[in-house]
Amino acid sequence: MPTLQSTPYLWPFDQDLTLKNTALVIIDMQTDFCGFGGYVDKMGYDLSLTRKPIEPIKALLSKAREKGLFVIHTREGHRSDLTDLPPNKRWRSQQIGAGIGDVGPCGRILVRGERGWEIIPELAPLPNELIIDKPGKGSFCATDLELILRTQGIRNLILTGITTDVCVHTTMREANDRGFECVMLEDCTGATDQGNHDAAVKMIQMQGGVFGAVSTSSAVIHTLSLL
Ligand code: C5J
Repeated sequence: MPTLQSTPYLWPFDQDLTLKNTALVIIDMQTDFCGFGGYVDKMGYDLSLTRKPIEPIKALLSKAREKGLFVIHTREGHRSDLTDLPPNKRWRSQQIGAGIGDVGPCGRILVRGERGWEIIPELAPLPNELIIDKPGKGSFCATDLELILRTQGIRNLILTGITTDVCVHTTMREANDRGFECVMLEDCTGATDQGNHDAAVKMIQMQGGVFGAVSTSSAVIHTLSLL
């Protein structure tokens, strides 16, 4: 069976890789995290870092769609009445001048239905693709993601999106603890700080692959073409 070139081990660990038991997960590719006038922009971070993965994800998504792979998009965001926004999360965002729920150039920051909360047009989900709306960093917290994965027989997760050190890492850790076999793609992820991205990539590879493995979009595209 084909496997994926990755470090620190050939992924998945047991070579059980099929189109049916694997999903591509694209995390939070929303205007708020990589678009002009969004949350990350308002906080003053370098947008080029979170925009870097757009093209590699686009190429991978196109291959995944061609092969009929299960595709999952996530969106971080809160209800318009902010009843699911913990006060400490709101307070911290206000300290950096980008209060979640406040009005910004793309509408209310990280609020469901607002322009900034939408997935960027380059990576817009197709009608048949799953969208997980999450109030937190991890994709498993307060969502039905685990139920859907188990129901669909999916055990391998290919993780992409932003930000590497926050929502992608949290999702990878949550998935790993639930027994899912994860690989994160270093060119399909990005952080608000390059050092944090590099550290997040390095961390995964410690202890024999403490949360899974690390690979690239070109390696996945090659493997998908063999499936
Ligand atoms: C953050 C995310 N950084 N998608 N969210 O707040 O990583």
